[in-house]
Amino acid sequence: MTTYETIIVETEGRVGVITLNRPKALNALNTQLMNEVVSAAKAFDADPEIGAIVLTGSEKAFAAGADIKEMSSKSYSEVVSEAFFGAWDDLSRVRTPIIAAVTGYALGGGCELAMLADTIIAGENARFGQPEINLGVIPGIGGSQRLTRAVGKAKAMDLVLTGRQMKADEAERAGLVSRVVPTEEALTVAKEAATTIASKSLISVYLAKEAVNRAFDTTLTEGVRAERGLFYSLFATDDQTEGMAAFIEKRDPEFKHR
Ligand code: CO8
Repeated sequence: MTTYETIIVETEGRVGVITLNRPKALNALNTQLMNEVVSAAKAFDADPEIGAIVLTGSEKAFAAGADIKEMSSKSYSEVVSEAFFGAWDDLSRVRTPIIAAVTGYALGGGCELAMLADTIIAGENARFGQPEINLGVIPGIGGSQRLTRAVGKAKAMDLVLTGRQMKADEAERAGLVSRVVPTEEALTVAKEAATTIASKSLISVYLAKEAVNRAFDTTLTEGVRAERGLFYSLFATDDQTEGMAAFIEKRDPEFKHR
């Protein structure tokens, strides 16, 4: 059993839960926390008993950004030679859906980490922003790209250039988050959504995630072609046979994830 110092890792049924746990630093993302989150997410991804992952922080802060104290003294040659923070990219290769339950601050790298998840459920007290410009830098974990794809150029430019914070209701209107719920319910709602996802056929969940993600990587024609190929491939699975038979027989499906 791997032991972690900056995160708490639990399972609830077929749902894996990763809680960022550096409360004194408002869950600022340092290298250790990055390595632990990525390691825990990969372990859940490799576990066929896990069908969805919830990533969360505390009520005050999902994460207040990359750890400025760790980062401040780094030189150009250090960040390049270390490929500083490059391991976060591994999260985008996790096939199991990741739901971010965001309450409190999700700033800088914290906002970028939430956007590395597949969908965001926000508490009413959530605050999103890319304040790197105030520190003389810019987003570095994909924020300039994922935020722009999520909310469009006008709002992304506004947030990235001014460094202002966006409240949960604005984030929902802009399409950054899928739902806003009372702050104290955000984690529960995220776990319920994860439990629902984890009750489906894991293979169709993997391919559904892959298909939606293609929309960000390719043209409409190529994306639709890719979707069609994935759709056809599901007719080779036992779960397609079972899912459709269960509908016709008016019973719940028993997916075997194969
Ligand atoms: N890094 C390190 N420590 C932090 C951070 C952070 N990002 N945020 C908060 N803390 C620490 C504070 O220093 C403080 O510690 P201490 O008690 O030892 O002084 C503790 O957390 C509590 O913070 P505050 O007292 O400031 O709490 P407040 O409630 O007054 O304010 C805020 C909360 C508004 C969230 C405030 O803490 C803040 O503005 N934090 C910084 C937000 C920020 O600028 N984030 C962006 C960081 S840069 C970034 O994320 C770049 C990512 C790209 C890197 C890519 C590399 C490839």
